[in-house]
Amino acid sequence: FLFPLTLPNSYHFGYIEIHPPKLLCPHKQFNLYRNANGYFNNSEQLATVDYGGRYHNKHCDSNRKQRVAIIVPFRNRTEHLTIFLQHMHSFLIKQNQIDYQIFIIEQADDKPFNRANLLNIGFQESLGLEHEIDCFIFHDVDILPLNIEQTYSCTKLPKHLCSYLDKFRFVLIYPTLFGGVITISKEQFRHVNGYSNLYSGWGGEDDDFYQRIKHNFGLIERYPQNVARCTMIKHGHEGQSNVERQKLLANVLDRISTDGLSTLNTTYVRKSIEFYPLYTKIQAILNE
Ligand code: BGN
Repeated sequence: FLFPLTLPNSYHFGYIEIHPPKLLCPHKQFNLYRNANGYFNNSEQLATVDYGGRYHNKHCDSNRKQRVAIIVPFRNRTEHLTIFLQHMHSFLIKQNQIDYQIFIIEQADDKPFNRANLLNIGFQESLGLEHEIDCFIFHDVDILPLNIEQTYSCTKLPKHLCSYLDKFRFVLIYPTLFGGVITISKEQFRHVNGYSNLYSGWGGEDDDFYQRIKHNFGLIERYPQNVARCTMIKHGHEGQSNVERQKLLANVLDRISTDGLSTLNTTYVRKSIEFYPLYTKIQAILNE
């Protein structure tokens, strides 16, 4: 009996570890130059991004390429946004696997930050602009990928990216962690009714979403530790934490069908949509 040469995907508590998918197009050959702080920034490549922050590589027109929306919840982090846009465009253009557009969803009010509500809004508003989007990457503005082998695209199941952060010494802090950066298909996101809209303030909304995914699909995916490496831009406090989060997390499954995309229109009004060279900005005012 010979041990198989290629090991199958490995199972862990709460997730399955997968290898990055086979490349659809080769990585581009240019250098990922670094700015003074070490973040990627190739200005020549940034000039090839279309207005509104869309990038579509005409030279490798694989018809299996996914149309992807990168959805970034945002408020008052302009210095992070500049770094994020330069780093992400440089990285994604080099990686060369998807046709994507970056959408910044700004909470244009002074109420506690509601990350999950903003992600739902980004889903709905980006689809309103670009019907062909089939894959969503929900992305914090302060997290940046370090390894070009960490492929940004949707795979079979919803997937956690950036599981291994420098801030946590590249250790997975708990096996069901599903915050920071995730990928999910349009159909899967609709199937779980999106995120809960009820988590205002910091924490818990990603754990709620994990439960929705676990309940409907059984597992999430991750890439291996040497692949899913990311850095977090250093900053101060996270803002007001949500004191209700434990209570909300106690009855996640009861709320799946009554709290999410199905009730989204009652939670916000759209204030504006603006197109900038490296991104599309959508401002929303939340009702609560
Ligand atoms: C967890 C938070 C997550 C957050 C991670 C990483 C909660 C729920 C407590 C019952 N969960 O503790 O939202 O993404 O830390 O910072 O606070």
